[in-house]
Amino acid sequence: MKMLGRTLLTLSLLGAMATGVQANDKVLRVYNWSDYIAPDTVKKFEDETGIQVTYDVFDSNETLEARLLAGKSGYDLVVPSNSFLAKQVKAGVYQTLDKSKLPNWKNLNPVLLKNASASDPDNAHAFPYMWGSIGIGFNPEKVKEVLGANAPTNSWDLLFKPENAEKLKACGISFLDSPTEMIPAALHYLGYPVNDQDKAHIAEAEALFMKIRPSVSYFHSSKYISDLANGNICVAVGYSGDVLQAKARALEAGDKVKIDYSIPKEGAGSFYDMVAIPRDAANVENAYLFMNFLMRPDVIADITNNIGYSNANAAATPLVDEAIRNDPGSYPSQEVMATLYAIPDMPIGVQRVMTRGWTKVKLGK
Ligand code: SPD
Repeated sequence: MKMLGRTLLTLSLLGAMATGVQANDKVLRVYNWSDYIAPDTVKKFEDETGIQVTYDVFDSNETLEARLLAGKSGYDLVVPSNSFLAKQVKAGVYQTLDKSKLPNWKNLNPVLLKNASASDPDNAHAFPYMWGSIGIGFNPEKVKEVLGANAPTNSWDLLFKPENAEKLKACGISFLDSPTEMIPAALHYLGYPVNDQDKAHIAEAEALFMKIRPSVSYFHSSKYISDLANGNICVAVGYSGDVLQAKARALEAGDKVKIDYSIPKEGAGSFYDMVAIPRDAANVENAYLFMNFLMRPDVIADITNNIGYSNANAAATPLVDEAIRNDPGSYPSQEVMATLYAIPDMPIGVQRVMTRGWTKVKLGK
């Protein structure tokens, strides 16, 4: 029995090598950001294709990168941001895309493809899924109670001025737990380039956080959605669409919590999240099928309508709810767009310096 099992295994391995089949035909493992897909997207794909999807989530590029660089992540499709993509492409983490397997590529917005190609020439390894900004989510009533009617909710002063943060502590403040996004925000506020690699300037940015650290409730990159919605905190530095989700949840709950999103007038970080296939993916053909599915206008418009982020699919725009298309948080005006900066792609050594400093900020010492 054992011998027969081993023979069959050997034969099937030889067969797989001969035909180039890489793994089980009917499975796919996807690793995406949390709160970043419609509730029925995966089920629709499974029903249409018969492929079983294992869908896991992360909430920071740092987490995804650690999995990818360790190798053998086990995933067939992942969603890094453009600021991390360039380095990862150079490190050989991703497969070069065979675009003949992606007939829906034609639906993608050529302007956004061009922007994203700054991190991946010719969009050779990834396509843009959603994009957004990193701004301030806030509860206008609570902020007004604490800081008065002239609270600077349209400025980073709201949080970076210690006298404001000290007062807002009473209703709760959170920041993203991401040194590569939060330190550039502080550098920008201090008047330095967002991609400044000068260690003294990075230390100044950390010192700015240290000053307000006693007023910060927590650093986390996804918990603020529910906390804003249920009134546990009143200000969160967060991702545009996530704040819009908090706003929608608060509305749905029908309670009195109202949430707004502001892109501070000094400017804010912007990002593209990109879909890519890791070099060692086991189910490559299924990854292509899922990519092509995500490029379908009906599928991606439905995702945007559920998560509030703008997608990168031009053909999907007419299918996006008008309320989202007209929301300046999701689709900022040209004037506001001009104030956004791209989250910088930092060399690994600088990233390490930032991560060490950030650990101190979080510990408050
Ligand atoms: N909940 C989904 C959040 C997606 C945010 N991606 C942002 C990356 C910024 N560099």
